Amino acid sequence: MINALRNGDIRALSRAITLAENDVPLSDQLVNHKNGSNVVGITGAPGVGKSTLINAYINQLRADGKTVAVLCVDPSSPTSGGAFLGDRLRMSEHANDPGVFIRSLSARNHLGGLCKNIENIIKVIKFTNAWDTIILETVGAGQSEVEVAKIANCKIVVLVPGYGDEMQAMKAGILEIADILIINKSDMPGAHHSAKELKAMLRLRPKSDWDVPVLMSTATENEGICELIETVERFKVSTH
Ligand SMILES: Nc1nc2c(ncn2[C@@H]2O[C@H](COP(=O)(O)OP(=O)(O)OP(=O)(O)O)[C@@H](O)[C@H]2O)c(=O)[nH]1
Ligand SMILES: [Mg+2]
Repeated sequence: MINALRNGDIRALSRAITLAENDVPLSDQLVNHKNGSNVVGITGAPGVGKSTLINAYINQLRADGKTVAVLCVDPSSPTSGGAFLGDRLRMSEHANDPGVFIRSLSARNHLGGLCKNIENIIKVIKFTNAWDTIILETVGAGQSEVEVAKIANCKIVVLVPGYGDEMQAMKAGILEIADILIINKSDMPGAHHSAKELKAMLRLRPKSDWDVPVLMSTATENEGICELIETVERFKVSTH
């Protein structure tokens, strides 16, 4: 399997991920492998447009000639079997692109061990050296996804105009982990107002080397995606 993974065998990758999911320990070669692929975490309340945004993100990365692996994680709701279907649907146009790998991970079979599993799964993906960017989609509704999101090098929190779900997100500490905030569905009323409010809130934070930017996007129209990718790159450079 190690050889197959090295050769970029997609079926081997799928199988190895399933093994990692099922708590099979990784071999030393996998554990010790160093690889620089950027792990980008995208989190936010249900329905804010994470999958649509990721779909647009994939489009742009592919246009730039970059490969991308996407993991869709739903740690909070063992009952929402439908969410994965939605994720798949939103990204289905990439199903036949060998430069895109999409995998849904269910929390149903994991009690508390999801983080460890995701870390191992990311190691497996990195070991192949085949994916420039790894995107991690998590539903931001509680503490466990905050933990999952910490695995990412760059954490993007997706919000929508107006304040409802956002407040929930803040309570859950989702905002605390954000490296980049993005207001999606900016075609809806109130986007600029929400951006202003968020920026005002961020100014209350202690100063740090990285000022968390507030971006805007309309994922359904591919708007704001280039700026998002540029900002992720800028963040990567600034934290190196
Ligand atoms: N108006 C508008 N609708 C959007 C935009 N982005 C996504 N949507 C719609 O919002 C709905 C939810 O989008 P998803 O991408 O599935 O959202 P999600 O955050 O991945 O949802 P879960 O995975 O279920 O948490 C879909 O009907 C999208 O078409 C946008 O920029 N503007
Ligand atoms: Mg989704």
